[in-house]
Amino acid sequence: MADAAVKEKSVDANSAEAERELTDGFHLIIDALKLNGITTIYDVPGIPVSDFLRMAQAEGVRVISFRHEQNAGNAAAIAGFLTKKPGVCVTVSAPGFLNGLTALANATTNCFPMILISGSSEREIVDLQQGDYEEMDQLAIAKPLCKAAFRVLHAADIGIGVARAIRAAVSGRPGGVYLDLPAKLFGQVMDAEKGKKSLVKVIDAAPAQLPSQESIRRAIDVLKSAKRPLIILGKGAAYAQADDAIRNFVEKSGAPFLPMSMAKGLLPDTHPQCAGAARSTVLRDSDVVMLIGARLNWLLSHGKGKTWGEAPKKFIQIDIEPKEMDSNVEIAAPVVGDIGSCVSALLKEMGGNWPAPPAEWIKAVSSKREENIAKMAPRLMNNSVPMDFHGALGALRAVIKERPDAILVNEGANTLDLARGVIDMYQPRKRLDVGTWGVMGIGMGYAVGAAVETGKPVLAVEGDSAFGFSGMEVETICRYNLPVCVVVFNNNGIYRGTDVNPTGGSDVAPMVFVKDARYDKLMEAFGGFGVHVTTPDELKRAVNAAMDSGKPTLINAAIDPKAGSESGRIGNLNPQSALKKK
Ligand code: ADP
Ligand code: TPW
Ligand code: MG
Repeated sequence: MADAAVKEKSVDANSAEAERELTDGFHLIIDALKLNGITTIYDVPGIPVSDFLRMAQAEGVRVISFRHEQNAGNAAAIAGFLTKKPGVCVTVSAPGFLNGLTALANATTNCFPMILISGSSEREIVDLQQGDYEEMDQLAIAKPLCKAAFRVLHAADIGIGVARAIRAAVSGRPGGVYLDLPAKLFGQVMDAEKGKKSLVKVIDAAPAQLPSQESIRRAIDVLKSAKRPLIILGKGAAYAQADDAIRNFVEKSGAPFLPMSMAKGLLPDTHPQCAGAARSTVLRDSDVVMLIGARLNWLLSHGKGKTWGEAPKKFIQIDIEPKEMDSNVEIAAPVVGDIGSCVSALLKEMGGNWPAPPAEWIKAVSSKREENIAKMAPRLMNNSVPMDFHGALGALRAVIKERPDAILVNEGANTLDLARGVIDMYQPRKRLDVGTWGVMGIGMGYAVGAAVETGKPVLAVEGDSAFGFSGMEVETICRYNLPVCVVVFNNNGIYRGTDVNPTGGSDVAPMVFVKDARYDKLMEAFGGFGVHVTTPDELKRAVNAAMDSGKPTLINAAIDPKAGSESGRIGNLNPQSALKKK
């Protein structure tokens, strides 16, 4: 007996000894992420990633679990935009992967760096299509929808796989990367020392990309020739975190600037050169347009047509992606490089004294701006009940003015388009919205990601339809006790709440929701604060109280169901039937 006990004990000791010298896929993935400064994971757990997430938390990684992978993916994507490091989203196989894929594709479209890591089923079974648990050839499906896609089959390749994913996400034009990790990989064991050596710390993941001196001189020549210059700042400029250089450049140029939605606040919207309130005028009448991290896509009417007026225009474009040049119209002065390097080189080339643009142009722009601002002012101060969008937004505009470091998340149609115009931003990277696709559903994912990454208060201004796409994540907001205040602009439907079923049948019209729904109760269900408001004054008080408390809050703001217009400001994109009865 005694002999047997001794023997058993020594076997234990040996295996403990052996364990210390071994590592496995689980730990190698965690170590590879941590080695590269990735300390937060956004996820939905399940086979085969549950234990991975438990171990990651045990190893000090912040693990934020969501109710749906699309929202976890959106949180990772916005983390990438805010930090210039890839946000990481972890999902289960097939259905979880597909739910996360929408967010990965959206991140890629918006040029945000993120990595979607999905567990996958057994390769041998998937490839023979023998019907494994959640069987799907995920790598093949992800490939066309993201910037790069990789699969790791051996524990010894985890280090290099994670390194490739990180570099692919953040270098050049940032985007989404898919990393496929088959279930078997997690449990694969290898020698700990060898494992440690196999990890790769990515050096200079997004190297500076210097523009050629010739391109800088050409750009300066074109800018100097301008009689009516305009600078357009896009979300690439916000992403670049070259805030001082951009501000110095814009101010030195003296040109009016127009911020795209997520570039608002790079220079304050109240800056004397800001042409946000004279958008149509500057797009139509400018003669030289400099794009900094903005694409000439649908959001800028592709750089041509009525919006851009009759007079010939010359474009200067700064972008890290060479293929972006001439994508829609001829670019007279392409400047290829990272925005920080390009703008610094331009500043240098401008020299000591740069001629101010013709006074006539500056005056034309500023008088148009003042005129439009004056026209808008009384609408924003209206206290009518039921509230219209302008009255409600006037209240929120005042809140952000007093709290310029709060992050504003915004989606919807009227709720989006009107808020973008009305709510002035004062600091860079504080406005997060539907981006290049105009996608609904980013709201709660972006709100959680922004709160987790920055620790700043978040105000999410949501159409009632928009909110519904990610609304269940109010539980996530409560669970992690995040400083998020959600305001639902509740107009009983999509665009409006007044459509009727033309057949007189009992189904409501396709764009209409339950009348006078109480979204505030949803937040209360999970221990957060719910408030129902009907006037701009009540709304302002409720938002201020929520932001002072830092507690999860949802304010249901009753908006006149008649107030909105079809598709907000982009009704012109709606196809029309030639047969439509007037
Ligand atoms: P917006 O929607 O605000 O107009 P877009 O998403 O259309 O902006 O354009 C952003 C552009 O910025 C993309 O073409 C992208 O390649 C570019 N970009 C992103 N990061 C950088 C960077 N660091 N340096 C230069 N260009 C960048
Ligand atoms: C993933 C189409 C664009 S805007 C919108 C939808 C459904 C909702 C507008 O209603 P909301 O706003 O939010 O109540 P408001 O203030 O005008 O009443 N699916 C996806 N993305 C988009 N863009 C749509 C559908 C859409
Ligand atoms: Mg609505």
